Amino acid sequence: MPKSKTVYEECDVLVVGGGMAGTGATFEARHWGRDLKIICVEKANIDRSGAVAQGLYAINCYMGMQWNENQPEDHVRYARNDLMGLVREDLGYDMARHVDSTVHMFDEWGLPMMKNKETGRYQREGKWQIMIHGESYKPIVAEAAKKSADKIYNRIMVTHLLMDETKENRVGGAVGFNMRTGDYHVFRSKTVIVAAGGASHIFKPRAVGEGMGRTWYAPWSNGSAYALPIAAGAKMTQMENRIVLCRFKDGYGPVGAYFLHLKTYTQNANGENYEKKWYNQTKELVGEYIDHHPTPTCLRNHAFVQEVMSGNGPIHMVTKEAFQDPHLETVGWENFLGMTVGQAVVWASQNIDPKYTNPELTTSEPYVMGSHATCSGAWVSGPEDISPPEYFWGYNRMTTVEGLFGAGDTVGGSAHKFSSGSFTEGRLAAKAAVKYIEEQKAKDLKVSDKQCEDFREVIYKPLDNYTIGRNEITGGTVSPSYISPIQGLQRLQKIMDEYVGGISVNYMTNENLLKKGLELLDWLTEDLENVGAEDYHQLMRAWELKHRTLTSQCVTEHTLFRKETRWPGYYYRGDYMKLDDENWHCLTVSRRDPKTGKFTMEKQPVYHIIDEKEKKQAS
Ligand code: SFD
Ligand code: AMP
Repeated sequence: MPKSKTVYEECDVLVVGGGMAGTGATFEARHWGRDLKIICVEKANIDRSGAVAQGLYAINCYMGMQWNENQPEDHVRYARNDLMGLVREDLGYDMARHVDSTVHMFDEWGLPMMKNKETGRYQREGKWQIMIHGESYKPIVAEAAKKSADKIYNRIMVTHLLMDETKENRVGGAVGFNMRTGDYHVFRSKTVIVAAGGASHIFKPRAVGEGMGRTWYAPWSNGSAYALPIAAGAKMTQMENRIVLCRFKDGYGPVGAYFLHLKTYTQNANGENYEKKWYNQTKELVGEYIDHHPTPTCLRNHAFVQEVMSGNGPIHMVTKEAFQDPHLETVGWENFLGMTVGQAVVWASQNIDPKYTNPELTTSEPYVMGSHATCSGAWVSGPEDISPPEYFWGYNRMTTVEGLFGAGDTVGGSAHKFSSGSFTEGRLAAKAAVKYIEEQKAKDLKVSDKQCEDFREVIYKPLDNYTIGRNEITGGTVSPSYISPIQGLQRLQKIMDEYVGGISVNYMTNENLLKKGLELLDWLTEDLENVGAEDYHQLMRAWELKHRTLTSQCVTEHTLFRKETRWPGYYYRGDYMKLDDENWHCLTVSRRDPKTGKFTMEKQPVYHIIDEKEKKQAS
């Protein structure tokens, strides 16, 4: 155990993760809780942390209600369609009705927004997306959080949630360590908002060896958003809905601006439009969903994957036409320079000028997220005015653990939030957390010193494992008594890849594979008791790995439970290749018992609230 000190804090609102949702939560908590003590704890530094660290080139969720471009109802229909019918419409609607006000604040705070010269409105990239010069997006929203919080703690990784000892199933704070000083940090808090981002690197990435670490979703997104609530016994939903993205090859540059603004299109190696070739086959699998517009993201992936498997790859993005227009050429390059510099570097290094060469596309390894064209995450209460009883238990965005809230990638069921919707959801969660405190729901919390001390021992154990185990090193880094975080990570990725439907099996899995995967994940979990960390940075890697592994177990349990292929192109259940609306037009919900570590699964109804509301109004 290190000789570092323990730092205690007591607060009202504790925000875990200062990314998009976390900065939104910190900002809004101050608006409603003028006299409350608000703390944000961040693994990196909020000025450049999370998925938006490098910047973004678009805000992908903006209604434009002031100009009647879209209404929240339209966005619910869009997300429902894209997710093959299965979303929490109450959460999506609630986010959509508030997201424009968030974007207007970003504008006021100095985020450079592109304007349409003719209309004076925000420049549209697509129906939902507006274009920004967003290299400094993250520092701008971080400033708002910094001005709102009593204190921002950077470089602290939160590893566990504290639980109240007077009332079962009520949160009492969180603990973590500073990866620079090694100090142990205890935050006793009346409410906790988990906003710790999604999970990359749980499935084996395409980029290994020299390219290791290159992924589309931020490589530092390590699934704490899921592991923290799962370990505390919170229910999770749609964890099987991992996302696969069509991306530019090797740099993982996003395609949205290209498809939507540059109007580029894809073709196979022979210059053919391959998507229509797979229409009949896809219809066999999913029925009329293939006729929906826009074509759901997973079904576009499906055609891509099938075409490559049938031997007609690589798939190219046709850029040569659009890039003849100097304006579009600039947009094409700037899109990457402000968001994914690596893609521009890959092109430069491979002599690819998209004006003369159509670049290759690929499908990514799967990621776990709650904010893109996917909706894995915590099962939370919706807003009181629209949520049906199954979706409502008192406080908006509160998980099934009292006082524990979620936002952004943490929250399941509400897809297509992106950066602006995640910030908005953080605001919604914070408003509800303040209400929870005001209504005295956090009274008489007790978190004993013993609980905190016990976690301290658990957290620093990897340092002891290393200190003792290194004496037995037989050569290089090989020791019989501990494994390093990178060894554990690669083992996890191999299990998830081969058994749970990763890239090397073209996203295919089945019951036998999943059961075997669960067994291997159990053994890995056992072995992670012996993970060794040689310094505080490796200690962070060890805890990231543990969080990824718990997230993976949950993903695998969900994938086993849903006996259908709901999202071909994201993953396939080879033993149930068809979409089955009769039995599976529902949300899957899991809970892991913190005492036994066993998961139980249930189905929850999907309510098509928006169109039901309209039907009622019409009748
Ligand atoms: O087009 C702990 N995203 C895009 N959104 C857009 O609106 N427009 C775009 O153009 C987007 N594109 C895009 C996007 C993401 C990436 C990586 C690229 C391109 C290359 C998606 C959004 O970025 C995403 O939806 C939101 O950022 C999600 O917000 P949030 O808050 O749920 O996650 P976060 O921002 O990653 O923040 C998480 C924070 O938590 C910290 N953290 N802190 C303490 N303890 C722990 N244990 C922690 N674990 C994590 C993280 O450090 C981070 O700060 S396009 O391609 O889609
Ligand atoms: P991406 O760059 O792929 O993350 O996508 C950015 C935004 O554009 C998201 O809102 C996507 O859903 C949307 N998008 C990307 N490609 C397409 C497409 N081919 N058709 C419709 N929408 C798309």
